[in-house]
Amino acid sequence: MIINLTYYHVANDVPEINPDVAVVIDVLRATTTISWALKNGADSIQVFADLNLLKTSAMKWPADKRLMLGERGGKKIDGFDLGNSPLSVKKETVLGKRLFMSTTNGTKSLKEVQNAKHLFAMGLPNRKAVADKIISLNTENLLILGSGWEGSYSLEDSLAAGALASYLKTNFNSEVNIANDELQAALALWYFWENDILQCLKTATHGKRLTSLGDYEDDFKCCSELDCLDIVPFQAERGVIRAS
Ligand code: 3SL
Repeated sequence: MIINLTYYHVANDVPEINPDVAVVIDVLRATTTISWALKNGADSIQVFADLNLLKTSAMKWPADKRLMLGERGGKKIDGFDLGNSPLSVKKETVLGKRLFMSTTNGTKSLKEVQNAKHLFAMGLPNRKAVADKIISLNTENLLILGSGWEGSYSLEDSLAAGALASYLKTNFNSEVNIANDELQAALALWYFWENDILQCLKTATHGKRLTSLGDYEDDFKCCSELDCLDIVPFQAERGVIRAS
């Protein structure tokens, strides 16, 4: 069986299809934060593009079981409990809670492909875990969606798309077809940077944006760590991500 891998840089590029399997990537930092929050025992993460809808939905949830989390332009949203750092979703903070989350790009990408039969969120720390899950599904088509930055290309998401494709090429026991040039380029990017992921993240435009906002050294380290998490964040119901 052949698996066809297709990569779109940003949500706007995705055609109106309901793929069997979709993987959303936002290395800096939404899908890394989602993965760590679930690792640290968050009950679930509900993603929103619209902030008013997020607040209304959160208010319907028990106060001691909810957190509002998100950023705009890299900065924590006023009145929210947490920003979008994977370091902020510590066990003592998130255990047993539902996180109501909205970010500039990552949560919008998750909404864009929410009709997929299987939808996963992936960062570099859980690349292997998500890839192994995809392999177990024996799918014929995989749509990989980078979150980019406000509609434009992002180096770090493409790097992770290449990392995923590389793992699948090596470990899928049948043919892997790299279906578009975007993913060929992402693979080349991965082979170029795979031994210096941290530097790639800092070189990226969004890495520079974060650096200009403050000290994000620990965020960079956390987001660049490869294959250290066994968590597979999947869409359990529309807009709600849980761990498997
Ligand atoms: O764009 C997003 O979804 C965020 O991950 C961006 S930030 O790294 O939190 O600034």
